[in-house]
Amino acid sequence: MKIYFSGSIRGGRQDAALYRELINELGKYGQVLTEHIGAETLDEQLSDEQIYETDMNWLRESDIIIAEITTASLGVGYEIGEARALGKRIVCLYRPDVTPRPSAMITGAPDIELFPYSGIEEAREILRGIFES
Ligand code: 6IA
Repeated sequence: MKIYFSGSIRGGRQDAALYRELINELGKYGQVLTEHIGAETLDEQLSDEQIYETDMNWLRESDIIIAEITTASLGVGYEIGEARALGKRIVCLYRPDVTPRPSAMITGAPDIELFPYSGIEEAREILRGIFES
């Protein structure tokens, strides 16, 4: 199982520690192609073109995309749209206490599985349900 985890980078890194925990959890169910999303410090060595190319290849390769959408990010929204076009399974997690109403383009889209949660423990339960059912 190849998992594409999507989370904000230039949209804001306030949830980076949580991304790390989610990525860690996802590692129990498959290979997370995008482990760097949880990195503490980001090494901006790659050009934007290289980032785009690499990420799009990973997205094509992936079986499922798990996006944490609490922090609004153009890149995350773009990846979700591309994943839909590619017919991938898409799961979006968000914390309503921080972002009660994520973009309608996500919450209103057919085929996107949306899971509000309050913290890592609840996220673990949700992921268990997704991967073990
Ligand atoms: O608009 P944003 O930057 O918030 O978009 C975040 C999303 O775009 C993530 O889900 C990533 O998959 C992708 N993305 C954006 N920037 C990078 C990136 N930068 N590297 C890989 N994917 C990216 C370089 C830093 C890296 C070494 C961690």
